[in-house]
Amino acid sequence: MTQQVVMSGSGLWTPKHSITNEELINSYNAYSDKFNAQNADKIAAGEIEAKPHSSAEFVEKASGIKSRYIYEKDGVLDINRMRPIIAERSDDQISNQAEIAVAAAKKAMKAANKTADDIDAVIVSCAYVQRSYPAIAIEVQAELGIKGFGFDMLVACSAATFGMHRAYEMIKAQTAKTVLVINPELVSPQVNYTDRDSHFIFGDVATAIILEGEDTVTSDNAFNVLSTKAFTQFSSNIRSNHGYLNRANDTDPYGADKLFNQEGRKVFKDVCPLAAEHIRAHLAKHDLMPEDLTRWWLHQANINMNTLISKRLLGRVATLEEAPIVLDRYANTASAGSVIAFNLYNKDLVKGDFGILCSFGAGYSIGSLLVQKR
Ligand code: CO8
Repeated sequence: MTQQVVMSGSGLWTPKHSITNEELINSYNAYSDKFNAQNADKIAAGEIEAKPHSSAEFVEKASGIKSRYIYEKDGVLDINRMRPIIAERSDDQISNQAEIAVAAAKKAMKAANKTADDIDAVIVSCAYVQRSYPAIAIEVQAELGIKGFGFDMLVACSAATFGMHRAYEMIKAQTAKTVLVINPELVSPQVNYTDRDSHFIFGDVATAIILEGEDTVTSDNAFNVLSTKAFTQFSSNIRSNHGYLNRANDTDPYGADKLFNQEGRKVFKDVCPLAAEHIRAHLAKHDLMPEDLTRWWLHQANINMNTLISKRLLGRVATLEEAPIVLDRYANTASAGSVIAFNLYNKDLVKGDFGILCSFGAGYSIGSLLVQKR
């Protein structure tokens, strides 16, 4: 018989720097004034469009975001640069992403009472990896002294939940006993800080989760994973064309389409009903109703999306206690949002309480894990 899979600990690494909406918008507006002045002739001739001002009121109302953490603040607010300054590291230094992954992993290992000897697989799953090979997961594995194997996964906003799905299946299939899933979301280098529609959306963070079979669990704050559910449907409404072919394409590797870009309205309209139906179907597999959930650790892209999804399912907006919001101070952290919410808001659940982690975003991709407090 396959054994019960358990989430036995989580870890959160938060950068020390942050940027408020006011700081970000003052910088963007100064940049747009400079851009418009420099391009006045082309704008007057209708060759290019003027860049309108951004506004802190719009950002908070449209998204719920008030501030975001950032790996390196230097450079982002400089209107002559508009991107972070991150010095290149040599091959014998730890890479940036592995470093923040290790920081989150150590916290998850402590929470789950695990040492490196207890872990036999490492999955680094996130929206971007800073290089193609060697895998960041293998570097993390070496840093932590873990035997076994590691690999990287990319599923944009659903990378964390899909990574946990793989861990769940590996434990069920007995190809691994204890798996460390890490989401080092170092996304700020891919944000177009000169684009009014998206400059405010993202923040950096790293999260980690330990999953193991129930035989080895010693943590007194753990959750049985009852099942996982994944869904994907192709869409270019959230897209980055950055990739290794850019060099052969002779295209600008820093062009706007190589950075994060989206049709935000369309995403909102498409994804909310898909995510609500996904959660309803996942719960139905266990004869559960939305009302049976004590906690919803939802993806953290936009507060209005979370409000709409819970309203569709409950017939009312979930309270902040039921569906906690972290995007107000973390912004959208790609796949890590639901794991941050889980990390910060799970200890008060009592034995038997049900909760759901659910991510939704680029792909489109939706992933969920239904859990029950042990
Ligand atoms: N300041 C002031 N006004 C603005 C601004 C601004 N910054 N931006 C837009 N406006 C204006 C527009 O010009 C428009 O004006 P008008 O009505 O006169 O044309 C008006 O405000 C409304 O604009 P939008 O329709 O664009 O605005 P919305 O109200 O729809 O809100 C949002 C925009 C907040 C982007 C919203 O659509 C949203 O959140 N949608 C969901 C998006 C989402 O969840 N995306 C997921 C992306 S993350 C993901 O999948 C992971 C990818 C991998 C990570 C990448 C990391 C870099």
